[in-house]
Amino acid sequence: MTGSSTAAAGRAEAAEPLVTQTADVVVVGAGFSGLYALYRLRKLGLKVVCFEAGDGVGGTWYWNRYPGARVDIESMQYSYSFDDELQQEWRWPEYFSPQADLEAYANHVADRFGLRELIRFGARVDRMRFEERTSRWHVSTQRGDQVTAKYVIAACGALNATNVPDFPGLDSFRGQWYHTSQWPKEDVSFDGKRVGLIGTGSTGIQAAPVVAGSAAHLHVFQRTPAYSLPANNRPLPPDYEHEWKGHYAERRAQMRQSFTATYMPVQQYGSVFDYSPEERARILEQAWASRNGLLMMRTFTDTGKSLEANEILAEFIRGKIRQVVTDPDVAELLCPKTYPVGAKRICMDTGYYETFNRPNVTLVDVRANPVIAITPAGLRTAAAEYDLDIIIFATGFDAVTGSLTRMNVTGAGGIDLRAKWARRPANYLGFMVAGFPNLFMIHGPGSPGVLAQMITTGEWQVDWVASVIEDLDRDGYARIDATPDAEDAWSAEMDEMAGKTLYRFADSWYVGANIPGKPRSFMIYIGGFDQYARRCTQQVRDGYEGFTLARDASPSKLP
Ligand code: NA7
Repeated sequence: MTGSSTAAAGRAEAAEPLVTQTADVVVVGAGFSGLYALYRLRKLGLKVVCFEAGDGVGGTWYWNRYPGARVDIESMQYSYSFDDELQQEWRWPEYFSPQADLEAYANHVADRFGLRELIRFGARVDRMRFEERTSRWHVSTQRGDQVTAKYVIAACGALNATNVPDFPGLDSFRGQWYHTSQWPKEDVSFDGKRVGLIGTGSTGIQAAPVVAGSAAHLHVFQRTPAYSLPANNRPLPPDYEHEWKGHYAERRAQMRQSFTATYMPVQQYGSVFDYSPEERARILEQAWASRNGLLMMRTFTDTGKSLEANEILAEFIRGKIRQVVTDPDVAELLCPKTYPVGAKRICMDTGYYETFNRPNVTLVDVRANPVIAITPAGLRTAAAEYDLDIIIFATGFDAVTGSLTRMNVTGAGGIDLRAKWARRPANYLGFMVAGFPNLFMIHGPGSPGVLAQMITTGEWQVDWVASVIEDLDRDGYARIDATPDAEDAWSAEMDEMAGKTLYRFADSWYVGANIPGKPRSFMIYIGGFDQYARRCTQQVRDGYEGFTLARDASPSKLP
């Protein structure tokens, strides 16, 4: 989303809309999971149509082209595993790929496997309606496509629905404004400009050092400081790449059997309280140098579980911030003190804290003095006015559910997904919502989603859905639906697990706290990808326990 003077990234190619066509499956989204779904379902001989709002593939890595955008999981892992030739031949230039390399990879995959022809670009789905009489989904797009299909796979992204806070006066702003997740393809120049950056999550932390490099002045408006580790990104050494490629088969298998779907040999040291302060410091220094927030959290067995243990780790990170930032007041403002480390996503940065030592950068505390309005000349907080030429909103997403609820989805009996999810995003196994038959979510609420490595888990989820579709079609079923009881049990299990973790001590987007009015619940399955995968596989083996399967198109039980 950008100011009116600037072109948005996702302008549509002029392609004829598909009108009243039929397909076996509609896939929503041509990100990494959507692309793999096309590959997998076409192999089953199904007729597949994909609608993609952007004019290119890559999903998150298509939209998030803001300065400094980079993945925070190393690329040898954050990549497809479904084709060995692909993973052997593709070369990642850096440990942590920048957006452009990830987008190039998505394009390569789309071309290599001939997937582009299945995708309708510039086609934002704005209505999905389940028709009970025929057991078919009617899917339509803003540009006029209308396709009827037996199944829908919603691969529309957990971090896709842009959140621009509802500040009064944005329309009156005379400069340019951008949301980082809808960054224009054209270069944005900050030369000589007074730039305001709102938001200091993963995105703001990546953008700030790059913007500060050329802006006349950068004001960073911070509401909550993040815990951030140095990425230490660097070119990928050939021997490292070679070593990985020689072990891909077993490492990918290990990833699929791990908690976060990552390959992460970690030396665990037991309780942090078993060590003297000097020993702890030495061990934490090693973890700090490892460039891995997950590893940092797991070095000791209790820093992710007990507040007292966590505080030792948090204070270690605050010490790092104080070492780097020369102005002690600015350093204190940058130190997170109101929530445990790991309870919000740990960020990875390249020179973020150093940025605040630059003479052209000012940190503004908008917790103490919130943003009140955008003005024609800039921005007003409760304490001061700031004249700005460019405002960057790094203010995140209506995460996990927003991409689904914004599509106007109605299920059996005409129930609206937004109404169904008014209290919480109820679902079963993270795949299905009771009353919305034959609609499968990828990385939806109730799945490990953003707490695991999303390319690998996306592949796994797509494989699960594909095998369900195979079963249903082979055995002549018209529909599958989750039962309300199974959904309730899954919600209870999710709550029980989340209630034991430190996540409950933070107002994060994991619980919907960043969106005013969004019901608060921990939306992500926290039991680990390995356990999740076993559970989903077992439910199918147990004869689709928790689901109803129907051979005719009769109405399913309403939730
Ligand atoms: P995040 O992590 O949701 O960060 C958004 C930031 O914007 C965060 O610092 C927010 O402060 C801030 N924010 C949001 N609304 C406001 C208002 N109204 N006023 C001031 N500041 C505000 O989004 P990102 O894009 O950085 O990262 C999303 C994920 O992408 C990330 O976790 C990785 O998985 C990749 P808050 O913390 O809510 O006080």
